[in-house]
Amino acid sequence: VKKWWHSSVVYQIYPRSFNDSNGDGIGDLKGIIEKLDYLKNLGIDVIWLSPVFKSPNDDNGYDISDYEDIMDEFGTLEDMELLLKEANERGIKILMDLVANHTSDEHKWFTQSRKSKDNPYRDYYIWRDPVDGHEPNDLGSTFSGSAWEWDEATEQYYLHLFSKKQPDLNWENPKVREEIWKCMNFWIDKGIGGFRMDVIELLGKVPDEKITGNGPMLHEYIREMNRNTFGGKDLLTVGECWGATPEIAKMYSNPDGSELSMVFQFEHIGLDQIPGKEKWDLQPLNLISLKQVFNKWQNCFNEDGWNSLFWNNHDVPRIVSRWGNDKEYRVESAKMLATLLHGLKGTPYIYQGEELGMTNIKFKDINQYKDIETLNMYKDRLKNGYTHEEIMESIYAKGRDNARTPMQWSDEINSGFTTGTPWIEVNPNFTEINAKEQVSNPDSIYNYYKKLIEIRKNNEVIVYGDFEMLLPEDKNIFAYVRTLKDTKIVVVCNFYADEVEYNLPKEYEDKKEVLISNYGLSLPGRLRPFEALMYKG
Ligand code: GLO
Repeated sequence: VKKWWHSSVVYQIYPRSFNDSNGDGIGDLKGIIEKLDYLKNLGIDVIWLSPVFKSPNDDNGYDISDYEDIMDEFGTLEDMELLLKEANERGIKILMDLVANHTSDEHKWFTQSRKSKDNPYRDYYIWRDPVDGHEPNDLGSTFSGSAWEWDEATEQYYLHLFSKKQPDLNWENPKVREEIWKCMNFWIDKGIGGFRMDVIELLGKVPDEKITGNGPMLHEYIREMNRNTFGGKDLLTVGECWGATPEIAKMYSNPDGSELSMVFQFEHIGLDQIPGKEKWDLQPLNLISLKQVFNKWQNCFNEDGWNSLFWNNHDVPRIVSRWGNDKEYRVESAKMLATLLHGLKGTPYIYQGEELGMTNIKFKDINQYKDIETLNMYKDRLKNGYTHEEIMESIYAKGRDNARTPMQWSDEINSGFTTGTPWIEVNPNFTEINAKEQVSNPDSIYNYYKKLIEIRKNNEVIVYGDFEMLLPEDKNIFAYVRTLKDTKIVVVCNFYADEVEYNLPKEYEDKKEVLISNYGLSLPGRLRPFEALMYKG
């Protein structure tokens, strides 16, 4: 069964870094409204808004203190209603970012909960007695250190899988689940297009058995959520699932509509880290492994599941710096990576600035970084004997602030992001890389993305066609064919800066119509640095 979100393209906004309308150095909702025409022109259908709810910003809004109100820095509830109206008028839907695994420690549920053991909100969170005078077990926080925090007032530990200002909600408590349904319905009634669900796979955790992801009750809770909120309402719901396998993904995205629309899984994103170690422990990407992972996810669904396509989000480094080349071949490699992804089956997500080929940042001083994950890791590793230089190398490669420097709108002061002092420094390459230049330049990365989106809209084969990997053993080239009835679309990408020769099977050699390419005329049997081609075969 066809769904509207099968052929949609989603654009993720990290509001803090998108556009500041009032000069306080922090992006805001009015700033987003000012840029809706820019997004409309790009051709996207949906905006995923990273959290805009009330928050003390320990984790930039992923620590929510009120789910039914807007963060002061971002504006008011009226601004949010206006944004929804203005977006809807342009045919753009808005996904809210539902962070339901944890709240802020400043949420009223937690301030109550920590007061006393018999407080009615006590069981909204996960409290445990000490074991032999220390933490109940050795569960760790994603943001370094133990996941258990001692609370003097009632002499118990509470669980926080993220920062200690992000206590985990107790999903076993039916009252917690009802509160969350209520918040979700509040936003559904305001006319949103759906939800992106933060770390959804943690909801079924069993902390005493050290089970965090994919716990036994997870899918039961999601189905209950579905029945009580968005079920039957034709909204887009996408779950952030770091540890999904195709089997698990089929449950989440079952087309019977009992759970979510699609998964957002990260198997490809983990390929440049040493298996079993942390994300900071780097290894070079092996293209063959990347091809195998894509091949698996492109072929695992037979109308029984749906996947997202992405290179970037607010948690991962900029793709052109990561697997492209952000120097001599920045433009070519950004376009190649875009071609590779946008020819695949699934719903593509573009992260703000990706459409400009924005790059990673290298701050010299650790104090220029703002992300709690990076700052905690820095202290932790320094204590554990790593050198400053080693740690900075990991941060340059993987730090989340790579994706969080302000959007580069123009070559004016602060890249046109703010008239004040930006909350995090602007990447100095904004004079060269910015939206103003690219919107008017027909050869820009921006206009290339625009064309890729058009191609998806005009060719059903890209949305629904079968996928077949070509040249699976080739170490330099990523090539595939999509087929729907008599239509075939071939995509051929040189993943590296060296020119390569190649031979496709005879049947795909004939280029009937080149739909897009990042060089001029193609050469027979040869690909230039980062060359990408998409053609009807
Ligand atoms: C990724 C989230 C991340 C948040 C975390 C806590 O895992 O998108 O940005 O920090 O989930 O809410």
